[in-house]
Amino acid sequence: MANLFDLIYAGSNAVAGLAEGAVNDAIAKHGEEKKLSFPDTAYFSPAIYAATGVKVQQLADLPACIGVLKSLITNNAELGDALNAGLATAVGAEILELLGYIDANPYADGPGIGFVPDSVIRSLGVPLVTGDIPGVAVVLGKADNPEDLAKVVKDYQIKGLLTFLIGDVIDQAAETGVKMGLDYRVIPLGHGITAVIHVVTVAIRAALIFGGLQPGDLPGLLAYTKERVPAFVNAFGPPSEIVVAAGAGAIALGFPVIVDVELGDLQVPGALESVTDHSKIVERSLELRNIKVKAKDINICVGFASAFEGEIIRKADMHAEFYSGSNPTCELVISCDAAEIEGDAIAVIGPDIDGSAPVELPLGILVEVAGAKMHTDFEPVIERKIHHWFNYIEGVMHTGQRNLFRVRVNTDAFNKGFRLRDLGEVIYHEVMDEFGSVVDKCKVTLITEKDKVQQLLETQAMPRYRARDDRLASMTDESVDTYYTCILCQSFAPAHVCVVTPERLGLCGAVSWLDARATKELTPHGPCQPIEKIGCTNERTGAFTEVNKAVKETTRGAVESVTLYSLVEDPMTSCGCFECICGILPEAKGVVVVNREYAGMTPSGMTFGELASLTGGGVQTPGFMGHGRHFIASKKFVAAEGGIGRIVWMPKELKDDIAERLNKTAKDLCGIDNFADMICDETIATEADAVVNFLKSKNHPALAMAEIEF
Ligand code: SF4
Ligand code: NI
Ligand code: CU1
Repeated sequence: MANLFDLIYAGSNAVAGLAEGAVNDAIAKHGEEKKLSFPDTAYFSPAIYAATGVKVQQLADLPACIGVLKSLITNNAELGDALNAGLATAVGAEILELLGYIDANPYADGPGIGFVPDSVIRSLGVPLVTGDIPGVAVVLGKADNPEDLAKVVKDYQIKGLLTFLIGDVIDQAAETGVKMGLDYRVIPLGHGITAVIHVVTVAIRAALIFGGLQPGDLPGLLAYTKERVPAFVNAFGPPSEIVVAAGAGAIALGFPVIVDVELGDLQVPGALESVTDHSKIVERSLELRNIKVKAKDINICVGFASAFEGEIIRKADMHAEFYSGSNPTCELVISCDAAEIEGDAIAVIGPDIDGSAPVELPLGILVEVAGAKMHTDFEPVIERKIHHWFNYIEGVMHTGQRNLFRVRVNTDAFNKGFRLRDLGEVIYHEVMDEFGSVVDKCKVTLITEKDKVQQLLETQAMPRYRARDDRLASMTDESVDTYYTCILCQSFAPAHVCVVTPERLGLCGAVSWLDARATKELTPHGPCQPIEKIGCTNERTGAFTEVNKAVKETTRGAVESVTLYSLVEDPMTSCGCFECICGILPEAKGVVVVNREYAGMTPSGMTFGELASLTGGGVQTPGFMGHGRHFIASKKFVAAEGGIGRIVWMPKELKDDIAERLNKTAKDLCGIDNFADMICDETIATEADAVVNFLKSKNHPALAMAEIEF
């Protein structure tokens, strides 16, 4: 074993020396007061911050970190000591990368993206907990055969894993035609081995964002990454000492390392293994982290995986388009009696897309489902999935919904033999697979004959859509007798639970009350459990004994009580993947609401990321609250503090998106016309004073309210 230790210490000492030298040089060049930061993060130098609590903000902060780092390298031939040297290597890499960001973004010219912003990590929360992204692969080095590397990466892609590339593998993947980018779940980080820290800090920030980790709690951090971040490392080519030392860091975090060269007795079973047969790397990697991939064995001629969801198909690459702007279109799921469903399970009526020239056609998609446990309320839940299923198909894009959508099929897919029937195949397979516990029988009909689509649209689709909208609009928290918990995010945020009501959807935006109810039907012992709506103790804040009981139980005592409608009195907790966050702006006696996509400054003096870092991990932070986009225009939004009349500032994109509903609610609740126009945005002002002046000019209702007390 001495050999492995020698390698680790040689690598970690080398990185320590490089980092120390670079810090000294930087101080000599820029002076100690030079400011330092990674872009778009509220967590400073995340590895150092999480492990020690130190907030690195200027060069002067670094020499002490170098001291700590060196003290971690004992050169003792003990496994625990060697793992510490691995952690020291990670810290050294972080310092070297951080210094690279002085004055400019070293990754501006690509292809590596370098530091991963907080907002990206937050957006990964839901797909990670749902198993949509079943794991994280870190692929580094240089493969002796680029084709083998491409096979491994594409296999991860098909399986939905998120893959990070470091080193020459980036160019090798590009050469072999691997589709890269966040949308494809293959992310090139950088060519230098120190860029590996950028995936390490993704795991580390997950602990801070979702896990409620206190900075400085190193044992807590290591337990979190080991137990909750399903990551592993594949190293191609003979590893250098520095790669071995970095590998020790990965192992310390609980991420096994697989190398493709003979390691002989250097191997540490379960942690450091050699797999020289490239075709076995994926299987062994998944096994080591116990990653289960949902089998997608659909009988179509192109790939089908969540990794293709972000694929965009341009006009030039298009073989067929079904677009409501040019032709009648609709997608409709209806429940009926099993006896009413006749004929083949998949039917195509009208011309197919089999001509050699690109075509534009109408498209009516009718999905009939039957089952004893089927309920009309599940129709829209299934129908909305069509969007995702179509996007999972390699070479197919779907945007929009209902009667307003655009579906494109690219030439690649067409050349491989993809035809209309395959769209039906996908819907049929997925309905039976995902909704099999409520759907016993299913038939998918694809119609491309204009008259018949028009008829379907007018006689069946539009009336159904309208009826559903009416039902949704009439569905209030008062009109039901059951709310639901959602604990899906507990795999990352163990102390968090969402309470989902008709008017307040889960903070990720992905779980409405109907979704929660369907989830309960589909998986009776799953993440959504009913809460009987009894025991109201405060109508204003929305406090219920039964809600508190459920919250206390599901968080195992971590949270005792939450309210449904208050921002300051026992507000609902946040896991970290909220679509929006709201916070009090005392100067305006109102609240600021900001969405994850908005990267600029807010009047509270903080960005979304900085505001978001104040809440998360299932902790209650009175005055700050994560929530879904859709909740904002609801009559229940911060109702305990006065309702939507408190909203004084929002990013313009968010405001425009919800303006119609917001205006309607404001009219109904407070008799105000065009309320959205009274709300300030970044195109008007981002300084609190200027915001207040704007509000005065609009006679905004918040100014006349009492201050929000907490
Ligand atoms: Fe996570 Fe809440 Fe969304 Fe459920 S509803 S997935 S717990 S954020
Ligand atoms: Ni979507
Ligand atoms: Cu979440």
